[in-house]
Amino acid sequence: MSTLDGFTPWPAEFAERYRALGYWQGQTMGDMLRERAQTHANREALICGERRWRYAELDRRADALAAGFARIGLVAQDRVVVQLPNVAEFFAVCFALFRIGAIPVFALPAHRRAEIGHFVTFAEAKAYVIADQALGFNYRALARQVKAEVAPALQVVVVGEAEEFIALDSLYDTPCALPGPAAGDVAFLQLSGGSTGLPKLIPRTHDDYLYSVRASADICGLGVDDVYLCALPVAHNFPFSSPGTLGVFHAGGKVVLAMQPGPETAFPLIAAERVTITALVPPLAMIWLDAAQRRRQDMASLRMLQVGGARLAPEVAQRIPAGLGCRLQQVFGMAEGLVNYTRDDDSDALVAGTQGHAISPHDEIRILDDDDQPVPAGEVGHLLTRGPYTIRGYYRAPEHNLRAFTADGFYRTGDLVRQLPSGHLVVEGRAKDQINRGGEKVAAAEVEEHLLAHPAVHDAALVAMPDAYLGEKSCAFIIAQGAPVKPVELNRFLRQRGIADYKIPDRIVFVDRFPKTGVGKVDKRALREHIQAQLSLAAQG
Ligand code: OOB
Repeated sequence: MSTLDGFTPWPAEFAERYRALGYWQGQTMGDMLRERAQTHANREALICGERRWRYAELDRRADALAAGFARIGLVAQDRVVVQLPNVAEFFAVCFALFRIGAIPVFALPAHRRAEIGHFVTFAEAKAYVIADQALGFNYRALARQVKAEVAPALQVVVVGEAEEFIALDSLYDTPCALPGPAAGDVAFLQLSGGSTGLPKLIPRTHDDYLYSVRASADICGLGVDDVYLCALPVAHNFPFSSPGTLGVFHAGGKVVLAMQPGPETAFPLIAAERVTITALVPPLAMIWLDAAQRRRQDMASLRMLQVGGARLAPEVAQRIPAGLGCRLQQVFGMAEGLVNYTRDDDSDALVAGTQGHAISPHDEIRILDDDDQPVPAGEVGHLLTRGPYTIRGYYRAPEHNLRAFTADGFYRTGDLVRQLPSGHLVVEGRAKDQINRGGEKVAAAEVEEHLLAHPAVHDAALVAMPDAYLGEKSCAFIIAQGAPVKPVELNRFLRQRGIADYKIPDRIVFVDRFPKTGVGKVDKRALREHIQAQLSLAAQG
């Protein structure tokens, strides 16, 4: 099989090294599940509402769906946009696609017409898998719009009531022998948080991803008795593989899916299913802490809470062990690859005050100044990384890749970090033009481009403003032109353009001009300081 066009492979000498080290084991995701279905056939793999699937059943469903997907014409390397909430079918669909070598593109449930239209056209997707409706949103209406506007030939597969589309339930065919992918092939495309106009797609191979999954499961000490509550959106890299649901499958444990991450849904599931480990973003960890004080629920089974995706304040970190009766693990990762964990034997100070250290001794870390020179030990600089599960390039993005990677293949994370002598990293800030809204990443340029499409907007600059709960919210500075426009009208305009809700600016401020840097660029640091000062003045009343 030729490699996927638009995928940047690791140079041969690196690939050989990662194989020789035993990191890349030549196993596909589909093989991994097959193996577990043999050793743990009758153990429960997945719990979703009333449904409980054993390993053998998940495996059987994947085979049956693979046959159905083949029947509707999907073949190896076809891209399939998968946008599902936390439902069991997500895994049947993923493993079925993995088995035929088709490539899921993992969209988030929050994505709307603009994002889905982009993924479908950019990846030239043949199919789009959705739920009929979830969390109050009708995905079939979205699919209709996407088909009408950009992809008339798109096949739409629906979990639930399909209407004019293909019901997933109609695709469970008799399993048949199908050619599978190689472990070095791209398994799926994840989304980047992004800092440019449109989200980039991240190609991950079976080999590289499974290495990160196995090593993560190991670091977290996962075993057959572990029960993982998946409360974050299931397709995100953190709950998928760090060690997440895949790590639990690797270990032969049990995954419990929660439709909503709030305490009212999650706490009863923890008690009923004896959940041992779960993962949250910082704002949710804060809500759980507050709720645990108010409501007595049996959380005794919970041994570890992982928190990552955005900065966790050390004060909150310190409250977690007593507040929730479990150990905290900080996780600093990225869909592009590198994941850092605090470890079981780290001191309380390291767990509360750092974002851990890399999974692999072969994760190469560089901390550089603005001129790409190493900073003195312990000082803050740009984090760059290269390693056995960090991509060498975004999918179909040769020009962007020249900026996002060094000539020798290091990924420029856009994060500002310092490293302790122990190797632990502390995230100190961000150089990329992005807002981290409680773990949800908003690329400033993407929202600015939408704003600029409004006739009353002459120029737009989106920056982060501090928020006690989300950590950061977004503030759009606007230079208006022509007829005056109200903030609500701009937000309505953005919604009409079909962007995810979390990208809508939390605040809009009109100005006459933007402060400029020495070289004449918009000075976003000055804008951030401006809004921060306004907010603290307002807080003082
Ligand atoms: C995770 O992945 P992404 O791709 O949504 O976002 C990656 C970015 C990082 O570059 C960093 O800017 C930020 O999210 N981030 C953190 C953080 N974890 C991620 N910033 C501060 N502290 C942390 N603990 O967010 C992700 C992927 C796998 C595991 C965990 C998180």
